[in-house]
Order: sequence, then C-alpha cells, then structure tokens
Amino acid sequence: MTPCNSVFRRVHVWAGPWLALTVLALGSGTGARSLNQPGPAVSRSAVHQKTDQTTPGQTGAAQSKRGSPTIPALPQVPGARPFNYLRGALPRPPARPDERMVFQLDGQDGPQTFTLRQLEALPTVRYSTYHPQLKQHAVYEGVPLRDLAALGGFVGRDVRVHASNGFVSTIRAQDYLQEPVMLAYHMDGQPIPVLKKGPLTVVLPRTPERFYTPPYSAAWVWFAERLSPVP
Ligand SMILES: Nc1nc2c(c(=O)[nH]1)N[C@H]1C(S)=C(S)[C@@H](COP(=O)(O)O)O[C@H]1N2
Ligand SMILES: [Mo]
Repeated sequence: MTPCNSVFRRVHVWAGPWLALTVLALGSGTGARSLNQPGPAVSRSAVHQKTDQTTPGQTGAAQSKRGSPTIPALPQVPGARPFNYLRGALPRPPARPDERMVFQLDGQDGPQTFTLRQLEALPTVRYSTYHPQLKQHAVYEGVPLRDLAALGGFVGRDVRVHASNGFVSTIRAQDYLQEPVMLAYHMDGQPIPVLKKGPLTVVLPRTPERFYTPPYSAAWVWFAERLSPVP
C-alpha cells in the first residue's frame, strides 16, 4: 500500500467545483496545458477532476459546443483515485488513409484500433518520472491505462500489455487504478524514439517506491501495441 504521506498521494486532492469551472472556462488544450508545465511528478497546478462527468472516450455529445476536453469521471471501482489530468478526451479524429494503426484495445465489444492522433485525443496525463531501464528522467505524456481499460469495458480487471517483440506483461488493477500508469506517446514533448523504447511505452510514476522494485521491472513495457484484460 502506498504510504499516505507519499508525495504522489498529496497531489491527489480533490479540487472544488470552481476549479472544474476554471478549467472549462480555459477551454481546450492550451488553457489546461498552461496549468501543467513539465516538471516534477508533483504538478504546481491544482487537480482537475469532476465527479459529474461522462465516461472516458465519450466524445461528440459529451463535448461542449466549444469542444472542451472531457475529464473522465472517477470509475466506480474500489481503489480508484482521482488523477491529475493534463486534459480530458477530445473528439476522436477520423483516421486518415496515410495513418498507421499503432495500438489495439481488446474491448469487450471487440478490438478497437487507434492511430497516434486518436490516442492523443484520449484523456491525457503528463508527469516527470525516472525510467529505470533508460536510467534517465523525462517528462512523459500519454493515456492512463485506467482510461484505456474503461474504454474497453474492463476497468477494474488486471490487464495485459502486449509488445511488438512478443513480450507480454500483466499489470494489476490496483496499480493502474490507484496510480496514473500510462501508455506514453511523448517524451519531453516529442514522439518517443525507438531507441528510447517508443513509439509507445508504458511508464509508471516515481512513487510509490514499489514501482522501482524488481517485481515491477516488467511493467515498463516498451514497444507496446495492444492492451487486453487478463482472461
Ligand atoms: N517490449 C518489451 N518490454 C519489456 C521487456 C521485453 O522483453 N520486451 N522486458 C521487461 C523486463 S522483464 C525488463 S527487466 C525491462 C528490461 O529493459 P532493458 O532491456 O532496457 O534493461 O524491460 C521490460 N519491458
Ligand atoms: Mo526483467
């Protein structure tokens, strides 16, 4: 269990409704982004989390006319905690013929595939963390596994991340429900190079400390290409 005095825990405070209004008033992307500059895992920004929100992945009708991003509601699953989102879901852009499908979600209603731009339109977190295999700090941006699992209809179940080299790793529900473990697509504001384990790589926050213990080394899945629930 995460110690309650951990740094990570402390940022996960609930903001008042005024804050959600502020975030909405700021509009899409740019406004929210300015509250969340790259930096340590502890963002200076307040937390934007609304309780009366739509489920992740809902787009279109869920968006306001101005296209405000939709911050996902906290899933009604034991162990789920508010995350500090950079922004919520944007309307999913249609895939262009020149775009490659880079990720597959094995949802309960069948597989869903995503281009990079479609992944970028999902709820987004950004934080600085230390990559234990690259042995370097970087600011990563990506989709929380929890939002992908919610989109696939299997939030609360343990998940498997499949990589293009055949590697498969199981990530426990309690880990991705409590912490914003992400499928990262940006590193220091840029697409993640293959030499840095991109283009899609799973990263974990700097805390809790257990994420840096041997049982978790396999959770840092590089070349990620598919997410499924553990059968
Ligand atoms: N795609 C992929 N990701 C992976 C692995 C792998 O074999 N393939 N191995 C995991 C394990 S068990 C470890 S210890 C680290 C190894 O990363 P390194 O080879 O950069 O040290 O990556 C993790 N992520
Ligand atoms: Mo390993």
